[in-house]
Amino acid sequence: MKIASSLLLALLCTLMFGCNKKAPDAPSSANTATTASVTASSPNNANQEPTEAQREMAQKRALMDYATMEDQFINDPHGQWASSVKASSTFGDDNNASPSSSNSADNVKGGPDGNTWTNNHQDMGFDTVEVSYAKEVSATQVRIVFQNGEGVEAVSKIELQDSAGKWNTVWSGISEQKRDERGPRTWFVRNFDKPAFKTKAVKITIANNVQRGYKVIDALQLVGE
Ligand SMILES: [Ca+2]
Repeated sequence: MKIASSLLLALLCTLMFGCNKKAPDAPSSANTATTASVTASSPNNANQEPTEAQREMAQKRALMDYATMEDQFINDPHGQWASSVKASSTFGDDNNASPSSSNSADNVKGGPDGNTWTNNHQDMGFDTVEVSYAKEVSATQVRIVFQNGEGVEAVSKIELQDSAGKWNTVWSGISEQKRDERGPRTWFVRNFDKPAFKTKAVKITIANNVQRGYKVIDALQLVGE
């Protein structure tokens, strides 16, 4: 009885296997065809890799984009540059001697010129830079020019002063900006909703530990009408 059942099972299996064996065959040949066509097309994909000349052109395009961006910022008719600057620390100001003028906050006045302010903390506490402008405006944007992006990731707050002298925060948080590899200056650009008051003074805060190393600012622009 047992033998008969086993034989029956074996027969059934053989029949089923025989049936099933045919089914996978058809798709298998289709798969082979697909594989063959992928293999045949792969040399074309390899040809699509950019050539040295194409890479060079892409790099030049990026440099041109940077030049255009910076030119628009510098010549923005609604942009103003700092007329007076006050910083919470200056590189070397704990040495019982006056800090070198090459690191002074006064270097933040005017448009970007390669003269910079450097703070005195690499990773400790916060530093602030307070900047005044000639004309009172309804501000919509602040642009901070960092030399080589040194500090661009550490900006943590932007405040505007109203006519009563009160500081109002228009943005605070973690900077999403990274060093701009296309040029020597990195522009920290922050838009915000136009406040109800007009302003001619901006205060920025830098969280020194968020991007370690000295923070180096060339210029600070206020945008508004
Ligand atoms: Ca400067």
